[in-house]
Amino acid sequence: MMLIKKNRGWDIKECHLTDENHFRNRRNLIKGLAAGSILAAGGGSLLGSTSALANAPSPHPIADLFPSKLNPAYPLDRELTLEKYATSYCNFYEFGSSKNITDEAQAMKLEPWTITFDGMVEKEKKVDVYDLIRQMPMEERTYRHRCVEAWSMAVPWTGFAMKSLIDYAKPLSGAKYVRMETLEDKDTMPGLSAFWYPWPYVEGLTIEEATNDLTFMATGIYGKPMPKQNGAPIRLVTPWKYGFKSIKSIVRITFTDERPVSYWEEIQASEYGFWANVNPDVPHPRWPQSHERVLGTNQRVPTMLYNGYGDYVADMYKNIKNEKLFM
Ligand SMILES: Nc1nc2c(c(=O)[nH]1)N[C@H]1C(S)=C(S)[C@@H](COP(=O)(O)O)O[C@H]1N2
Ligand SMILES: [Mo]
Repeated sequence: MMLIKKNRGWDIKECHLTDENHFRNRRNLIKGLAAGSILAAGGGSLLGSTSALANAPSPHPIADLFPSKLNPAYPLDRELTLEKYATSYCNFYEFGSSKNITDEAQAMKLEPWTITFDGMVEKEKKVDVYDLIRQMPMEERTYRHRCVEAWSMAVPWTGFAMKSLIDYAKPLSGAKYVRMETLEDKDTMPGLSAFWYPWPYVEGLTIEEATNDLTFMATGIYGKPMPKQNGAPIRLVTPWKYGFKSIKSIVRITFTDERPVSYWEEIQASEYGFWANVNPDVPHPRWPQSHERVLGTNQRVPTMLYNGYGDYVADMYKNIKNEKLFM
């Protein structure tokens, strides 16, 4: 594994990417150029035109489901991150590549919001996300979250086990993977003008991973409906994997027998793999993964294998050979 020469530990800029030039030669540059010139024409004023809507008071469609009952099965080994940090220091590239995208994210329209289930399922369907959530067994769980950029947080999510969603979707027995897609809306997502990225954001899990007890669909955080910047109205949470697997603002769930290529893997396969399980002993090519900065504190603590969730998940990987499980 490559070791870092230039970056000394905590000097790293907390951004997956250092340079757009990574992509100059990529084949999707061509397709992106066309989209980019259209965006350039209409850019700039998009946020201004929607801010009045975002500020209009209206009851949240699932407000009555909060707070949900805490499931005590997942106790933390550390203090909860303060809400103000977890809801203001966010990765959501659709709204920009900085951590400070809260204002931009308020332009996202949450109603109506439909999720499409397609691919290898008994019957394809399009459902209203809030109707769907109401059919699911809501609970609250506290989980650690470890970003590949070596910062971490510990937060209470509200939502339901992804297993319930898989049961609801009724995949065919031949389906091996679940592929998820984020909303791609040029009118409200200024980050999409970064046309060299392969939008929409895509992530994937094996069916076995998706039905693991830990795998969670989050619809809220800190006992409240999910803020837009954290991935409203529904996002994935896989706490044993690096944070980029936890795809936000999902609009499509596809069952397939082919391994999906996820967004970061498409961008830079030498740095971000399909499995992305947390491992302190496998450095990222550009920085170490041995420790993490705890968001909202001055603490730097050792990172744990599978982010400390090995008892739940390690068995799934014991027979997998010749795969980069930790990248
Ligand atoms: N659609 C989408 N999902 C995403 C991202 C993103 O940029 N776009 N960033 C990922 C990364 S790198 C992390 S660490 C987490 C951050 O979640 P948080 O902002 O709620 O902490 O979201 C993940 N899900
Ligand atoms: Mo991340």
